[in-house]
Amino acid sequence: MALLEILHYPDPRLRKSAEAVAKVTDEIRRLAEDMLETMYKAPGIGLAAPQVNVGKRVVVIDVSEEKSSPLYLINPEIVHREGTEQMEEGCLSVPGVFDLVERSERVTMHALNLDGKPFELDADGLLAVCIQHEIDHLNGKLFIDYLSSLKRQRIRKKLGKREKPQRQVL
Ligand code: GNR
Ligand code: NI
Repeated sequence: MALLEILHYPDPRLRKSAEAVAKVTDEIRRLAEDMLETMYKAPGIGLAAPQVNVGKRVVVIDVSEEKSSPLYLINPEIVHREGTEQMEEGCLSVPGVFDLVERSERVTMHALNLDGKPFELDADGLLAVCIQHEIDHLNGKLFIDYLSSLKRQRIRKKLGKREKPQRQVL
């Protein structure tokens, strides 16, 4: 097990679309376990591989209070949505920023587990929000993309305009 480094907005690597996992190998299982450890340590309730600079469609989630119910999602896809709801969101890649985002209230999701077996999950509440937030990461999207451009501008100023490496002084 190992802790991984979490990338921060506006790192351009967070904007790339991740590739589907062709086969769930030991390497993928190791990645998922390292991601889970990194997520618990942060602490957070979800983590997507692009946040740790791995361009693969791997997500870990645990919305339980006791950190006792890890979910491993390989190639997750939402196959059904119902309703809309607003919830205050944050992101480990956008530290210190919290704001309301409107998303689907209930979702049905398809994914592979760590054995490479397909499964389906119905989710609502925080779990439904988290699934949508993490799948967005796999597509290079961040929750602040749903905010007004004025708010995004302020966040960008606060977190630094480091699209390109910052110029060294002296
Ligand atoms: O830890 C997290 N909390 C959270 C709260 C509300 C909505 C979404 C999230 S996900 C976030 C961890 C994270 O950044 N996952 O990508
Ligand atoms: Ni996030």
